[in-house]
Amino acid sequence: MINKKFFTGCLLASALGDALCAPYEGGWQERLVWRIIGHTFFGKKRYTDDTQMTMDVAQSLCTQNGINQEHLAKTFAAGYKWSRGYGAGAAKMLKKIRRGAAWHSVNRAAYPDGSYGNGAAMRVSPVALYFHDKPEKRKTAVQNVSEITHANPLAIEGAQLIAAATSFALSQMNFAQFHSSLADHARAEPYQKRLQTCRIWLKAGEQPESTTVARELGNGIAAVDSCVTAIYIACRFINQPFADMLRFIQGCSGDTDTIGAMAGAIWGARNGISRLNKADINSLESAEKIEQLAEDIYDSHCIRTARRAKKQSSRNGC
Ligand code: R7I
Ligand code: MG
Ligand code: MG
Repeated sequence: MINKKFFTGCLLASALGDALCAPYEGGWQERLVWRIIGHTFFGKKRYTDDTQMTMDVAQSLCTQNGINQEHLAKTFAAGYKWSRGYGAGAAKMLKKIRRGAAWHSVNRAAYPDGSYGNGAAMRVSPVALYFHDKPEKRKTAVQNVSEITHANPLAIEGAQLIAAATSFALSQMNFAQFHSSLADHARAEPYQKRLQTCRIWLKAGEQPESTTVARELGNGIAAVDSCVTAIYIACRFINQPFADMLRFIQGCSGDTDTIGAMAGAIWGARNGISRLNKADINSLESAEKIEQLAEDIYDSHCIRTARRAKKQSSRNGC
């Protein structure tokens, strides 16, 4: 049985990656805005939409014992606040759902093929934890969580890659197996190509600068421009301090909060809460709530495992 500390490590490291890299996101205007609204009234560091939607997924998953798309869509809509910095298309959709629209009638309203943004990939870590030992169920759940706002196949594939990488990290999978299993999840050419670059760099022990990583793997808001970047950075820093990884992400510029959230989830699932800095956790808005959600996912995993074992033993006549 995997220790609870890896579940809490995953969600907290993701939230910290988001909150601590958010001040470096975008251009000077975004950074200026975040300087003004990036703290709570009590001086805690605020997280952005990445963590809000991750918490929404965790909460809905635990209360519904799985993915209930109607419930999750309403949870996303209820959690929406402009000051969390949602993507423009996602914000429009969530406001419509809040006014009573069905999610499937609005998820292609802004873009005919659905959004290709990284807004699905940034929120799948609870699914990766909940279904870490059930890959087929994980894939279906990721598809269902994603398509509520991101129907575009590229957005969904990015979410599948991040969820798979987070599950593999939690299972303490070795490097070679991790990368060959991830490659099985990449269908679209940009993902295949970038994963190949990532594998070559890691295998050769190359240490490209953050600007090179941003140029070769991407640092943008599209899922194809940020998911492999996060996977590469998490792998490169997996045995190094969390703070070093965040510094590197901050140096990549662009969509730093989301790369931080996704890389944080993978790093935290592998290293656990004990390798995170307590002062960082204490400085984060709603850290206790985030930890509690991770514990809830862990508890429901334990309950399901115990139920399965009981069924199995009664089948065996024990
Ligand atoms: O993907 P999404 O939820 O945004 C997440 C990002 C993360 O960086 C968060 O931290 C937050 O800052 O936003 O939001 P969407 O609005 O679905 O997609 C993001 C952006 O990608 C959109 O605002 C568009 O600029 C672009 N985009 C598209 N442009 C043209 N055609 C997404 N899909 C399309 C498209 O089909
Ligand atoms: Mg964000
Ligand atoms: Mg972002």
